[in-house]
Amino acid sequence: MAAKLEGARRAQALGELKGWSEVAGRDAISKSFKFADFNAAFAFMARVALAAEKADHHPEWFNVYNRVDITLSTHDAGGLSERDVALAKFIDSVA
Ligand code: H2B
Repeated sequence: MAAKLEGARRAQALGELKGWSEVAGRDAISKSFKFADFNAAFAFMARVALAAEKADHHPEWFNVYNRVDITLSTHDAGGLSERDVALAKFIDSVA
């Protein structure tokens, strides 16, 4: 099981991410993405979904038209882990 990110390693990992914010009231990060239209947003979601399933690590997300709001947290660890940081980096690379 992935360990919760804490201390200096956590600060360093979060510092490597651009545009992701810590969620108030829970140990998670979130970011909102905007695309040209629903088609582009859903193509992005499909790419993320395939990678998430392959890694067995899944986003929490909300979509309306061209907007996709994503929250990442490791449920098994009860908070943020390296797996969320890796998924955030992948998401940014395909956004
Ligand atoms: N996704 C996320 N974000 N956190 C988890 O702890 C998690 C997951 N656990 N996807 C996986 C699935 C687990 O429930 C299965 C049984 O491997």
